Amino acid sequence: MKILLYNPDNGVTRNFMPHLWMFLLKALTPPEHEVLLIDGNAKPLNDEQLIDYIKQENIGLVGIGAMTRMVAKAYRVADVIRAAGVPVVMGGPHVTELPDEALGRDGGPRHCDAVALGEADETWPLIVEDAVRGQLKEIYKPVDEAGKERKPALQPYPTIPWEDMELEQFDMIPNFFRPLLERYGAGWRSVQLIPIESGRGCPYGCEFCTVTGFFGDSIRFRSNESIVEELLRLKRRARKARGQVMVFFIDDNFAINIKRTKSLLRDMIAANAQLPWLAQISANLLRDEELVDLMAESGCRWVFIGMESIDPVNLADVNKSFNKPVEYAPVLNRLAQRGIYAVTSFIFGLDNDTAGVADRTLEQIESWPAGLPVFGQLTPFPSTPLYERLKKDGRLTRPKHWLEFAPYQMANTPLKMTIPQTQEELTKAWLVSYSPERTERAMEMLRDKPIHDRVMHLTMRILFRGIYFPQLNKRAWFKVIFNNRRQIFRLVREGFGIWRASRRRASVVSPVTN
Ligand code: B12
Ligand code: SF4
Repeated sequence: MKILLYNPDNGVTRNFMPHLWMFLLKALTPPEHEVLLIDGNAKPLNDEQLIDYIKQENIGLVGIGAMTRMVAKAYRVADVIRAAGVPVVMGGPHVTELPDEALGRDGGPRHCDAVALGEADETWPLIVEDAVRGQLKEIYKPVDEAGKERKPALQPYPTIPWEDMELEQFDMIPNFFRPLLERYGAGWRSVQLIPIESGRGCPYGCEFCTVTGFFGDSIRFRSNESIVEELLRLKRRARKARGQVMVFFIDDNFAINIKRTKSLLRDMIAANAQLPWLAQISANLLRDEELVDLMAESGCRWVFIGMESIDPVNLADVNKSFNKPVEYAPVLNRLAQRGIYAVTSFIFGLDNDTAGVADRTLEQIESWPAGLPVFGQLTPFPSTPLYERLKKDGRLTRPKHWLEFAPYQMANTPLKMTIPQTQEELTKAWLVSYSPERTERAMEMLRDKPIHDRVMHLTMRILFRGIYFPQLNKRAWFKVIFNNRRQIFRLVREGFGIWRASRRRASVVSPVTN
């Protein structure tokens, strides 16, 4: 049977990284079946094109995965595929939380033939077998013989053959730059960000988060050997393609067990498996100097830190008191001293937020080393304690916000602000943080750093701006580049100078060596 795994586009940003679930399920599919992958963010297809593709390829089963924010799109696509006579199975966090909605058992329309609840590593091969026999069940639950929930141990972990995969659609270098880099950019023919998980689960249980409910509060880790082996294969791939591979450890809290993380980083260093990497780590775990040293030595470049708020009352409200705002600056300085930068994430609309939250947060950010702040509104995801609390308090304004998805629109009333006020604060925070003036200031702070650090920082600033202010057409891109022209020009001039100097050195050296 031919199987298509499909990830709907998120409607806001283009894709910059493959979705791990597709590659993982492909690796777990019994070898007699062929699995094709389409990520709508990288390869947008309209309904007609998708159905043509499914018919041409004679696809017998389509698997669709989606987060809550993409689920309306996922349902629509699933409806079209089912209308064409091909069965659809859905999985991922949203349908796990609301299987009745996907199966039309809540009074709404039915969107799929089957739902895979939770982690599907062990149920996926059974789903495929049942689909081959034309006997799909409605619900697949990962349970043991006694009917008790069973989470995959992650040891052994399937081999994802990244080295043989066609990943061109995830190249982060824009098309118009590629010919130039093929000619002059030794080692920069392509840039790919690859997701790797080293463990699953998080014990912290923050009120707004689905992870503890979905993956559980005890953590399961892959073995160090299997991670190091995956990194070494990726490193070989990068060398062969004369490109760059970066790794995103997508664990929700990569250093949740500091001892284990240190042992993994030591093994990576010992095996010379370092690649530039980024990960999500909470600020409280970054107090450990030795951990941060090992992170730097093993190739860490960026850390995503869920700071959420600079107000301890807000943090206590969402069960995140382990975040200590007084520690933010020392943690960021500790990272910056080692050439590691932070993506700092904030939520506006928390219960103790009042008008002016953007200014207060921006003032703090300004006193920190250069980094990339991101801002979002509080969002009640189904099945989270937050959702239940707001529902109980009658504060959900759009209880099924995912069915009428609107990017950056709130679905509940904040306590001490109005919805429009919260949204104004968000817009202000993004506008100021990614203004040409703030970018200039960040680049000034980085002036003593090597040029590749600064190029990376500027590129990320320009890309990150697009999370909130989509820059999908040429006009929008032109505007962003024009507004940041001074910084871009400075770096290009410096880079050109370095390139010319290296050419001069080469021509002086070559007669001697000849
Ligand atoms: C990586 C990641 C991202 C990446 C996504 C890009 C990418 N290409 O991966 C980035 C950083 C961009 C991102 C952004 C966001 N993310 Co995110 N992200 C994650 C993260 C950390 C890892 C995802 C992952 O690969 N997990 C590992 C794989 C193996 O697990 P999985 O995807 O769940 O797949 C398993 C099962 O679900 C199932 N499965 C999944 N799909 C399918 C499909 C079929 C057919 C079947 C059978 C089974 C199946 O099988 C898999 C194996 O067991 C998760 C948290 C987490 N630990 O999962 C959050 C998570 C998915 N993100 C979340 C959120 C909220 C967001 C944002 C909205 C945050 C924000 N406020 O901006 C944005 C939105 C992105 C967008 N533009 O649409 C939530 C989603 C909650 C929900 N109910 O939707 C999660 C769960 C985190 C959380 N704190 O709750 N995210
Ligand atoms: S620490 Fe992160 S992953 Fe864990 S519960 Fe909190 S927000 Fe979710």
